[in-house]
Amino acid sequence: MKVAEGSESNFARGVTRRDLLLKVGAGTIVTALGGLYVVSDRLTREAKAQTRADGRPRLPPGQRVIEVLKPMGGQPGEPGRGEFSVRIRGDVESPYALDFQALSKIDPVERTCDVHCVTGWSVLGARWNGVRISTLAKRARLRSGVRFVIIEAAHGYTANVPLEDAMRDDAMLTWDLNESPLRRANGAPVRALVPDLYFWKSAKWVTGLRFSKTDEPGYWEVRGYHNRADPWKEERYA
Ligand SMILES: Nc1nc2c(c(=O)[nH]1)N[C@H]1C(S)=C(S)[C@@H](COP(=O)(O)O)O[C@H]1N2
Ligand SMILES: [Mo]
Repeated sequence: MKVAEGSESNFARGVTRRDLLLKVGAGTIVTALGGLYVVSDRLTREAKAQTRADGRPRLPPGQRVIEVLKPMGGQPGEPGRGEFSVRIRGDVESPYALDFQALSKIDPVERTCDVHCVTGWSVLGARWNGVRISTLAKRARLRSGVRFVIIEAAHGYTANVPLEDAMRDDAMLTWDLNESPLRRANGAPVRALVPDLYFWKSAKWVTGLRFSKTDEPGYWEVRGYHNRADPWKEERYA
């Protein structure tokens, strides 16, 4: 049995390395912010042998595979689809707001992708339904010189994403995960998904997208995390 620490590991609640030496079958126990998670050694080994279509390894360095998203906390917003509204604004010609109905009808897509949390876990091959950020941007008509999108969420959480990362085909606002509505802990009714950056960029409980000519480091970026957050470059900390 191997025991590993996540980079946000938290032993404050009396969890000690010794306590983790328990039987959990074929997995590895990892401690991280919010508790424990069990790594699948088999899925991790398989992913390490795979290459993505873009030539990068399937699993970024320092990551281990778990089977389902681990809720990582945060301050939830209003969970009902009926109450939802998202504002698309900033350096754009045509700002607008959408309720859930309108958002879900624009040009819904399904994407299968992997996500990578900075604490060291990855979830592979989840199916996400949503609308691409590029679709929303096109409709807002970005002013020339826009280089970032600031993803805005409940209670002031924000994440800054370079425009080119946000315009990728699998960067979206999403509401269904593996054919079920998102759970509240995972960002219901709508969260952002920018799968090829560390998962903190994928803001849960989204309230807005603000396109900007200037950068604006977000919640984690001003707390010592990396401004860009590329998992393949291990851009974990500033
Ligand atoms: N609004 C909001 N979004 C957030 C966070 C948060 O605290 N608030 N945490 C981020 C972090 S650090 C991670 S790792 C992922 C975790 O998503 P999950 O809880 O669905 O696994 O959400 C990100 N989105
Ligand atoms: Mo995180």
